[in-house]
Amino acid sequence: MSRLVVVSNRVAPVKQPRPGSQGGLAVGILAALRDRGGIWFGWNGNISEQSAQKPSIVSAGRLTYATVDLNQTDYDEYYFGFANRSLWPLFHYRLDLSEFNRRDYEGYRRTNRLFASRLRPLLEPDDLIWVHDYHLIPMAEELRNTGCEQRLGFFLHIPWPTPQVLLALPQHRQIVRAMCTYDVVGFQTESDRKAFCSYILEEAGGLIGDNGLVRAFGRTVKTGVFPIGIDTETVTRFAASAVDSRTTQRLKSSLGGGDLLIGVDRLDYSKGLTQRLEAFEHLLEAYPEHRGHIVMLQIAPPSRSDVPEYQQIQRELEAVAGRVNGRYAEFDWVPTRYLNKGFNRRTLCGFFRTSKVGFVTPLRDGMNLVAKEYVAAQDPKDPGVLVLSRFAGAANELPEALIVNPFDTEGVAEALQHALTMSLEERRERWQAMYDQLCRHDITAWRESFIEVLTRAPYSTRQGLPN
Ligand code: GDG
Repeated sequence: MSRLVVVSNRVAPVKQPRPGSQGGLAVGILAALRDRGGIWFGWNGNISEQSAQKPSIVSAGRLTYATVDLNQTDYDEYYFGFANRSLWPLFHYRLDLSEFNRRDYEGYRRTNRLFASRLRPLLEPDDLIWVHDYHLIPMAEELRNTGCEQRLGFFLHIPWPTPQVLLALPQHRQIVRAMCTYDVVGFQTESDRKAFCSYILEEAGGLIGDNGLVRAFGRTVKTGVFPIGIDTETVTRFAASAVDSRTTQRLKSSLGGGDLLIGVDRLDYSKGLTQRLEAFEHLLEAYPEHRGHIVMLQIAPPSRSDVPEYQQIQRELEAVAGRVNGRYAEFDWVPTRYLNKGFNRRTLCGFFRTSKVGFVTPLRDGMNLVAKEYVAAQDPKDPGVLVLSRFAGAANELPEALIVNPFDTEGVAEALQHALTMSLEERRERWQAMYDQLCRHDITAWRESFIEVLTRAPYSTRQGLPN
C-alpha cells in the first residue's frame, strides 16, 4: 500500500493537550496516516527568524510529523494576507471584505515554493500526496517544478466561487491553472465543482468530459465531490456519556426548565452570527410566550483575531448580544449567553444533546461540521431539531433539517418557532433520516473515497475527454 503524505497549513499538535480536544478533521487524517503509514507536513504555528528551515521531524509509530516555522514576512503575506484577507473572504462571497495586492500574492507563492522544497526530500516514489485547503493551492505546481512525479490530490474545505466572483481576484488565472496541476481536485458540493467547471469553460477555454474529467492549461484533472463527514460514532458516544457530567448538569439546572438553542462557531463573519442573534431577537418579539424561558447559548471561540475584519465582527456581536439582553432580560432571566471561548469536544457534545435546537446559519460555508455534530449528539428517543442555512454545504446532505435563508430574519424566526413546537414524532422522523446519512458518510468514508480516486491517478484525456 502506498504511503500517504498529508500537507496542510497547520499540523495538529503532536501531543494532544486534553482527551477529546482534537477536531474531527485531525482525528480523521491521523487515522488514515496511522493505517497506511505516512507523513503529515505543514506549519507548526511558530514564528521565528527564518522561514521553513529544515523541518523538525517527530515520529510516532508509522506516522511522521514534519513541521516548519514561518518568519514574520511569510506569515504576514502568505497566511494573514493572501490566504485570509484575499482568498477566504472572496471564496465566501465577501468581495466587500477582500483585499488584493501583489506583495501578498508573491508571499503566498514564495511560501508554497518553500514548503515544496522542504517536503521534496522526504518523499518516496510511490507516495500519495494529499494537499488540503486554500492556503496551499499552488503546492502541486511547486512540487512538479522540483521534479516530483507522485500522485497529487487537493481537497478544498471552503466553497469555490462562481466565475463572476472569482474574476475579481487579479490572479484568478494563475490560481485555476495551479488547481489543474493536481491529478485530482475535490470539492465539498456539486455546486462548488460546477462553479469550477464554469470557469474552465467560460474563462480558460477548457473542456469538460465525463466522470468529472477536465482539460485546461494543457493538463487533465479529475474533479470530484467529497462532502466531508464527522466521526459520527465518537460524537454519539461522547454525547451519551457527557449528559451526566457535572458541566452538562450545571447547564441544565441553569435553564430552570426553559428550552436551549445552541450555536457553536469560530468567531468568523462567514458564520452569520449577527444575523442569527437578530433572528433570535425577532423570535422574542414575534412569539412573546418564549420570554422568560428560552435561552440562546452562542459559543464563539476567537479566531484569526489579528485580522481587522475579525475584530470588527467581535465588536458587532457584543453590541447585538448586549442589545437583545438589554431589551428583554429580566432580573431572573437573560435570553442570550454569548461566550467568547472554546470548550473541549466532549463537553460540547453534552451541550448539543441538552439543546432543543441546533442553530447553524452561516452566510456561506464549505460544509459546516457543527450541523453534523449536533445531529449525531442527539438522544434518539427525544432528539432536538436542526435549523440549518441553505448556504452551508451540509444542507445538501441534511434536507430533513429546517432549511432557512439566514438573510431572512422573519423566516428564520418562524423556523425557530416551528422547531420549538414540533411534535416528537416529526422530530424523530427527521432526526433518523439525518443520522442514517451521517453513519453512512462519516469521516472514514470521506477519506477512503478521496484516497481511492487519487490511487487511480493519473487520469488521461483518453478517459472520457475529447482529444
Ligand atoms: C472549515 C470550513 C468545513 C468549534 N468550537 C469549538 C470546537 N469547534 C469545532 C466544531 C467543528 C469545527 O471546530 C469547526 O468546523 P466547521 O465545519 O463548523 O467550520 P470551519 O472551522 O470554518 O471549517 C467548513 C470544515 O473546514 C471541514 O472541511 O466544514 O465549511 O469552513 O468540528 O465542533 N471544538 C472544540 N471546542 C470549541 O469551542 N473542541
